[in-house]
Amino acid sequence: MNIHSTSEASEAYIALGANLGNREGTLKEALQRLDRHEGIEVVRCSSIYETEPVGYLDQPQFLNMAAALRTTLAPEALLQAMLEIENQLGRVRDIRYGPRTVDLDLLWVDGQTLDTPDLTLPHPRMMERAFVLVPLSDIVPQDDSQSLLYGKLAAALQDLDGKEGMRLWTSKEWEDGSEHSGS
Ligand code: PH2
Ligand code: MG
Ligand code: MG
Repeated sequence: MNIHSTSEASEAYIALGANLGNREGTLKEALQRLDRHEGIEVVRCSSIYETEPVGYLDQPQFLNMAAALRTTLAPEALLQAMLEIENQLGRVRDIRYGPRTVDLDLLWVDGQTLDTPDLTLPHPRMMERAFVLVPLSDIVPQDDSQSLLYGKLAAALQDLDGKEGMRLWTSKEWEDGSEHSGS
């Protein structure tokens, strides 16, 4: 972690998913590896949810969650760090939307918009996916009514399909007492 100064850091939100191997262990390992990166601090984690596969249906159920980060990295560098951790944890890119040991998706960085071949912000499909929005709503502060993300999230959650394909797996408290417990 070792963030130099919070004032120069941005706030980023990521989605995590896993449906092969030790799913919960892999999600936690990914978070620890992110937090160990010198430009990244994991500041809040959602509950973990077990979710029906979306898009490509013939694959195991996923565990999904979301996390809030503070980072001194530019969005492209943050994405690169995320892809490296996917690779370290054995991600093999095979079927699009298919099974994966871990998937780390960058959703949102301080409300920035970006459209390059490698990265689009906000994530173009985030507002359509219950397995992203439900965990995200655990960790986006509700008291900040000025928050652009909170406004978009609340609107998208209203008429969202797919919530019935999700169930709580481990509540947020799983994370208490671990090394990335929030400050
Ligand atoms: N990710 C996908 C495709 N389908 N379905 C669920 N339930 N959870 C995911 O994380 C997921 C998916 C592509 O990234
Ligand atoms: Mg994904
Ligand atoms: Mg991905």
